[in-house]
Amino acid sequence: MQHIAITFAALLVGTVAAQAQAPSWTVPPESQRCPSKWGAGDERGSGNHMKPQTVLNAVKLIKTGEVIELAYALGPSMPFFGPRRFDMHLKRTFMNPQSNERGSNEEMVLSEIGQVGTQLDGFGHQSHRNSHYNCFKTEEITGRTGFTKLGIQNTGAFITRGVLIDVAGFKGVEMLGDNYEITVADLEGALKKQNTTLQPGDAVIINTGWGRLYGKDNARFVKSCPGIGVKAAEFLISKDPILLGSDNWPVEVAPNPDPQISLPVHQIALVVNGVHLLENLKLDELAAKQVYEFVFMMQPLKIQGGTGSTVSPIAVR
Ligand code: UVW
Repeated sequence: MQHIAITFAALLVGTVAAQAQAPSWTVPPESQRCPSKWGAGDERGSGNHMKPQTVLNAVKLIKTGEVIELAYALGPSMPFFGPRRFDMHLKRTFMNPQSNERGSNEEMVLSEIGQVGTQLDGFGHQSHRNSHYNCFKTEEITGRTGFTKLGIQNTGAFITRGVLIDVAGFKGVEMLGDNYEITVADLEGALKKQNTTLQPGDAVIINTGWGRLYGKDNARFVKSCPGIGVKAAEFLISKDPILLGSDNWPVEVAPNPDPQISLPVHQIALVVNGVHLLENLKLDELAAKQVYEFVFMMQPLKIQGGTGSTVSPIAVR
């Protein structure tokens, strides 16, 4: 009897310990996420929202013609995630000897060009083990010159309704805390305060205020950041956006409050749902002018087989 009691106690302790260690989110099995809602073999994911009617609906939002740039300049003051680089070398090339004395200059850029500065993440960028969006397998879609499927060149242009969700503004702060996880209530509260609702195909842009550090305190900028977590990401993705963007480096809170999971929103968006992430946005002007609804325009670089692209999106109102 004593033996049975000890065994039962050991089992109970083991179960409690296992529960305590269970990660707060796990990647759904392939059977639940593939084929994607855009169809087997689809490579564009949320980019499929781009239709002629999407453009026609969006441009109706232009009332003043004001253009607000949402990208930072590529240059030496950028913060970098890990060992990423952007090195530009000016080549003052030659002076032509003809009578018009035409001078000519150019530059050589050595860079991880798809993943620096204001950048769009494509679906080659992240995986669960070897399985990407729509269950493409890494070893089957990669070669020495890039991804043979899911390359960033597939995304095409984005011209759609943009919505700014100013969470920092809603909370009454210039900048959210260093690893503040944005909640669903924050998003709903900010949307209500702004009197905006989300529609399928929107470019959903979240202002955390973290961009205030960009180029000024780069060490702090990349060490951690406020952003959406699993619940807020799932809430936004349930609204069927074309992309999720923010003024921090990964869109999501980092590190995740659950130390057992690493950047889960990257997998929720890029791998599970085929929704692009747009990082390091410059949102100070948009937030200061309280532009909550606008036309979002962006054409990623057509890097054949690339995992992402540095981009220069604009908001037009
Ligand atoms: C990673 O690669 C995790 O970083 P990011 O997509 O945020 O640049």
